[in-house]
Amino acid sequence: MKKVLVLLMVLTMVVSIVGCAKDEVSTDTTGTTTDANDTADTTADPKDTNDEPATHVFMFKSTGNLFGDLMYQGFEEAVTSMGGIAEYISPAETTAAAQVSLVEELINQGVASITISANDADAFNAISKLAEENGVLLLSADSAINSDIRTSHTIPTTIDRVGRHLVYAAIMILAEEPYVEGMDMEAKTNEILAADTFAGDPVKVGILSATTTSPVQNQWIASMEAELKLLSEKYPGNIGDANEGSDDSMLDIKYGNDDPQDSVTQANAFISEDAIDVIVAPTTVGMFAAGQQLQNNTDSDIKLTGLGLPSEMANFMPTSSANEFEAVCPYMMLWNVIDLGAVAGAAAVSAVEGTYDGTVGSSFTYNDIEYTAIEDPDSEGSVIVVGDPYVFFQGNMAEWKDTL
Ligand code: RAM
Repeated sequence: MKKVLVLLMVLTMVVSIVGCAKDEVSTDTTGTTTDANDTADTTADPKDTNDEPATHVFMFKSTGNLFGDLMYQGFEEAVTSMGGIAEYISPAETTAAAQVSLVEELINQGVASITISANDADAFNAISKLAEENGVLLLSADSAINSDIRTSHTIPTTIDRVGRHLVYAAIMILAEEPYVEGMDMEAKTNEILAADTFAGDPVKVGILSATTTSPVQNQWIASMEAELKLLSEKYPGNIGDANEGSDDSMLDIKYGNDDPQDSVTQANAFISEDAIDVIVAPTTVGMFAAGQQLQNNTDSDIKLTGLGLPSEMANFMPTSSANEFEAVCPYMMLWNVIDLGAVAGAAAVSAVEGTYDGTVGSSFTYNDIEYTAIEDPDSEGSVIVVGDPYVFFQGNMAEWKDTL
């Protein structure tokens, strides 16, 4: 039923694709190609040889996550190029408690700054006093710590843009609408729904997330919930409620804890329940696990999109427009993770040097680009936004799968 309607939609859309406005999610990201496995560089050549070079730590949610490794690749490159020493220290398990105890150790060692991708925003509040007493700056990137205790927070792109575009990708994929570079996904989604494509078989969306407390995933999910609700009010009968137990959310959310095994278990639960049409995984760990499980369960019609790394997702994605919708994940989004880490590293060094203080309007320069802190729409604090999300699809995967 859905397939027939979809075919009709595709035919009626062909003309309009050509005229689509440039979409905000399609702008360029550029990759660097340094070694992701590099460990801390203690042989940095400080610009000012009179001073001891400062040590800047990057702490990801846990070890063993390629996303964190790629962020550190950029972080290290920025910090060392600015004369500092970079270190990569993360806990083995994805918990805030494990991060906090490492932060305490690092403060006692006297590092200059710690940039955290947090498992829980508020878990660091208590330790922030010790950091302040010892002159250690706490910053965050990717997944935020509380705005009251951070000097600066760096995100790849605004939360709302990511959340909304994940919803658009899910709906477009179920309508078998090909992704075309530069297209306006919001307009296309509205066209699909305005044509009542899913009347009689409304779209049900499942989320495979990280931990229940992960700040950034919870923000993206909140934005998806809001967009889905809006679309369901605008186009009655096209969006189904995958979570009848809640008035606020139409999403069926499962948590894989950014742990490969837990994520596989939750992906399999979606497959065996067979109650949703598409899994949206706003975590690279969840994406990879869902990709594997859907690939192994050829009987399942469930589709996949979300935030994935091209190198991890290449096997589950199409290689040409001819097989775009045969693949488990026709297209997905992310950003240049290496750049995200680099800008976060430059923020840390600039903050420690005193040339940037993280307040709204303060700025620093990295690689000839000036980054200015703006008001964070998602907290009381400020935020540095690196760029736009980027859609990975059959037309550009070959270019990216060896870099990110
Ligand atoms: C995982 C982590 C990270 C998130 C990406 C998209 O690697 O949860 O915090 O930003 O996915």
